[in-house]
Amino acid sequence: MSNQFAIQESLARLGLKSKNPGTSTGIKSIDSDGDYFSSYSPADGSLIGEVQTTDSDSYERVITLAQLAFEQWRKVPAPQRGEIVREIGNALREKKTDLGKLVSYEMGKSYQEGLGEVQEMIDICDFAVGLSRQLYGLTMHSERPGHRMYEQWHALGLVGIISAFNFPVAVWSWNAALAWVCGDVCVWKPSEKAPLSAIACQLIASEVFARHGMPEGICSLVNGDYKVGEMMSRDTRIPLISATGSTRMGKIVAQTVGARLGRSLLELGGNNAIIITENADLDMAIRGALFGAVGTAGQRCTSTRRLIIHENVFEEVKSRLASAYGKLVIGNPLDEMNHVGPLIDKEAVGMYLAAIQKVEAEGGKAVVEGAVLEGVGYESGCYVKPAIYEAENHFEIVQHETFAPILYLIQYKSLEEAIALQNGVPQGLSSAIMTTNMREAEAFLAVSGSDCGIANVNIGTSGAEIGGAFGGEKETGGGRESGSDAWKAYMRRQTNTINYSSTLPLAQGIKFTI
Ligand code: UN1
Repeated sequence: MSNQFAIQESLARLGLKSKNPGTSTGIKSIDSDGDYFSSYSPADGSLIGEVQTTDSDSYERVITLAQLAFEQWRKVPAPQRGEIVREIGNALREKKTDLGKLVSYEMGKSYQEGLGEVQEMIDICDFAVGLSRQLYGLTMHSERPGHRMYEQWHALGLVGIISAFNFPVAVWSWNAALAWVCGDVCVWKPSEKAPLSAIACQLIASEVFARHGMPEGICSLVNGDYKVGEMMSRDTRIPLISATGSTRMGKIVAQTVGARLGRSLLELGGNNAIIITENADLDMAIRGALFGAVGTAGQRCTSTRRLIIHENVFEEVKSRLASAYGKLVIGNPLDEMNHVGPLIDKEAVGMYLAAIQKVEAEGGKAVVEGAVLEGVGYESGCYVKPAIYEAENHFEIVQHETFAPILYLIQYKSLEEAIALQNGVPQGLSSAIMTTNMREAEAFLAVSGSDCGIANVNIGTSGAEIGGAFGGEKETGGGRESGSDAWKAYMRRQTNTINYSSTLPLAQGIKFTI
């Protein structure tokens, strides 16, 4: 099946030889003795390639080279750094279809979503180019005569990026493009479930740096499982660890990085809801809920997991959704006829089945039943049917983020109750309200409304643009990546006070004479 969609040609154009394409570190001059691990496509179960684990010796060499590169890179003027990032964006434009195809094949999201993910990388590069001329600090008025105060932003150093399988490349770029224009160097540990997409990006970016005569340690890759992430989290040479993944992983990273008083930037689990009020445009609400719940087979941090529906429209929403689910075509994500691709692996299928069992045991009622699909086209064993359950918000399974296309329907009577239900989970990433009523929309956005990092009106919970700060509260981890002023996390702030008078007055009016 893979040949049918010409994946081998894309791999070759991306510089990935089939079977054994991966260097352990992404740096040409470093070898590793680490074991190999395999990347299989959930689309058809094929082995795509084998990648070497970065062992501790090669890790040491990566960090040393990154430190050396930082000495040089931080002195390159920020707008010139931006120029290089512009070229990385252009190189991604050239490789968009091949990279989109690889992301889709390796991770299982639809080809359209694979292309969207690469577009997200291109967009953040463009954003970072502009930002490279806008790393602004403030000036302050000193309380002392003949004094001036201001703050400036300096490069921080090495930025460790730990990314998840579901956005195997875009989340790296949100971090890396900003970090680079800020003068930092990046060490990336991609998910061991999608290492080839990462290697392809590493090759694209490092080629651009090399063309500009820049040292290879500006952009490096380390491969392997959580143990590589642990080395990074403990490493005092890495002042910032940006980690995306489960809340469980994030807590471990935060504690390890916190124990050495390093900085962490966390983007963790979501349990995102859409409130559908009786004043909603139901056509829009159904479409928004559908893509939010089944897009990326429910494996986005921003996927819609709960619909909180007003009792007056509950039955209508339920039956319209059930009929929309009936039209979903599930199959190979590279085939554009299909709406939904596979889950990442059989372990994820196991978690999907366990969640279904649990919601049923807790009293949930199936609206659209789930199933693992079998037969022609489904040989990888990773394809499942998106499911819908009527449930209660307090069910343990509803409180939990399951990375699968399972949607819970919850009924409400008053908007106040709906907002309490929306906020009544441990996570706080994304949220939305569907309404044409201005008062309802504003109540949802007010300080007593949604407690999430993202709150949308008449848009689903997923599909955030790169221009906004991305992240959330509570167990989502509190970090902000991507747009707005998220760049500040990648720099160190320095406050400077300059005395141009000929006396030395002390602050706070303190007298000290001898
Ligand atoms: C994620 O799931 O980790 O907002 C990132 C979205 C995408 C990014 C999701 N732009 O759905």
